[in-house]
Amino acid sequence: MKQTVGTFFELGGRNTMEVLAAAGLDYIVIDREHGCFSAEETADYIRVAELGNTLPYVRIPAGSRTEVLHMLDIGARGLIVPNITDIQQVKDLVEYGKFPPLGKRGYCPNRTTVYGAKEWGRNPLAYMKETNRRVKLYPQCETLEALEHIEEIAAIDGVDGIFIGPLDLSIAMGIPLQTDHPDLQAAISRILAACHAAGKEALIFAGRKEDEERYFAQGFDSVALGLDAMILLDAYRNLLK
Ligand code: 3PY
Ligand code: MG
Repeated sequence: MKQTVGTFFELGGRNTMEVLAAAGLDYIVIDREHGCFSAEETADYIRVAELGNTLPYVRIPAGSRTEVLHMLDIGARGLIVPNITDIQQVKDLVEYGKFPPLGKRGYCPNRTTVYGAKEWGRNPLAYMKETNRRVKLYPQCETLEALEHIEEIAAIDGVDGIFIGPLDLSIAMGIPLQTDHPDLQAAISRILAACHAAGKEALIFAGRKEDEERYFAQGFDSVALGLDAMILLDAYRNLLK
């Protein structure tokens, strides 16, 4: 499978999304955990990302049924769910986010099928099957509790992969933001192995290009590289040097 590269969208704004989507990224994570975007704004960002042929993922603030359904109904192609602290949260995520046989997602052909206008949106069984395939569910591993149960979490049917949050994980481990620390690296290797043993994708955030290269060399399926705001800041600072 192709290794993919994404980034985090924090700045907001349709123009910003249009520019990012033109950059050739595989996906853009609209960050509703840390970014203050309404559902309506998020729907517009999703539309703009799609126009630029970039997959719109959404990091949701918490995995409530309402949030999962709303974000999927407006067309998010993947959900990243932060701060997982127990296995039941992940089982609930699958229940809310996937149709049978994997879960119990509420049925409503929505804007992903242009409200049923697309052929595959008209046949309910085809719609549910295709939607389960298209929509990815990625719980984050960034707490000690998630790390402790990572093999079990990665093996849950309907979980498409695990997204590692190395920053929060390092804080939880008492080695804040020391992304090169051997204990953090050992935890990252364990999560990667758990994902691949379960046949799932392993995704991770990298704040530096050299981390991205190291993670790809280790066998990660995907790296979300940087935050838009910090990349913009660095670019201007470099110009002014
Ligand atoms: C973390 O590193 O904690 C993240 O959530 C990255 O996005
Ligand atoms: Mg985090």
